[in-house]
Amino acid sequence: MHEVLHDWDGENALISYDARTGSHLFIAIHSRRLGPAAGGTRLKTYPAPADALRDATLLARAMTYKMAIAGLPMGGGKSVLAVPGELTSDDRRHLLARHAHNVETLGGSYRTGPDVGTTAADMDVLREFTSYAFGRSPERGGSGSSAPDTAVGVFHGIGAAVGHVTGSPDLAGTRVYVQGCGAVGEPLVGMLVESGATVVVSDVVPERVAALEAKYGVTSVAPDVVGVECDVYAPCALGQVVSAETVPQLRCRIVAGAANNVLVADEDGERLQEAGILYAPDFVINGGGAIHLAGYESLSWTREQVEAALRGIGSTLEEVFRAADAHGISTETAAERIAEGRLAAGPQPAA
Ligand code: PPY
Repeated sequence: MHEVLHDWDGENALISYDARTGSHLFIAIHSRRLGPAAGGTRLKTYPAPADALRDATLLARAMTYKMAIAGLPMGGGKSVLAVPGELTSDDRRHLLARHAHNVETLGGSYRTGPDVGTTAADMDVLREFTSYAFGRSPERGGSGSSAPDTAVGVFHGIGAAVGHVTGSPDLAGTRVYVQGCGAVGEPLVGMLVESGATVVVSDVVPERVAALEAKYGVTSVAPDVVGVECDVYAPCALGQVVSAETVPQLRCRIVAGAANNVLVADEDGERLQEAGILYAPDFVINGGGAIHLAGYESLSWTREQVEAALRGIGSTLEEVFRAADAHGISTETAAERIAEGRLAAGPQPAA
């Protein structure tokens, strides 16, 4: 806990304990420099409350960088509801109501949305008690799942990375390994196949793999495999897949996927660079979900504006890759510097 607090450079954190469900509720507001803080509500079980708070603080900081580099007028925050185990539906509703009250007390300086372990239906519950929840179900005025647009952003990002390495963003004939074929990975596989890529998939759910093999004729490997021979490795499940241990196993030229926190440690960006593998920083390439939610629900964007911002993920990555080459630094560091430049410049007038 001492370490978590020592590393926390954010603006504010709200901590409460719900005795009825035995859950800790955390809201971490990292930065509101560019606008109200936004970021999803993660609901899961952690070994100890300090682990949940650490997750909230790290994810909140990542949101600050994600918003800044996506050019969205929003800051970074994240919530974690650390539950002891499966909750009854009454207890879940009780906990969500309590979280919503906490969000409401922040008076709009933090807005939340779905994340790992929460759904649009949960956002509908939050919305009964606070107006600061994005991502409600479409029947309740929400913008629908942001996952397909996250996939669109990753697709543009893969194109930019392939373009940087080969000189052409054409994906025909490239081999892409999509690890994790859930709400984001599945539509990504569809777009890749459509553009002529040869796709290898994996997932912890065998039925998902079978369905994709039948639908697209893709091949598959076991879900924990990282060393697939390919041009692009696209981690689209859990993060923490690039580490001192896994970098030597990688058999790809590019790492570009949707997962959050792909690198185990900051130095892993340099490890990839030394291995000659081009890395598309996670907080840049997976910004499509934030663009969808903030674009539709906070900025009243049209589909055309959302699509332009999703294409912007590709152009931003090109800028990141060029800056990394020019300065001989990792792409992770290059992307952080661009985001930090935007934070230093402060809010910009709307385009
Ligand atoms: C993420 O991209 O990880 C998010 O948390 C998306 C988001 C953006 C804005 C409000 C809520 C969630």
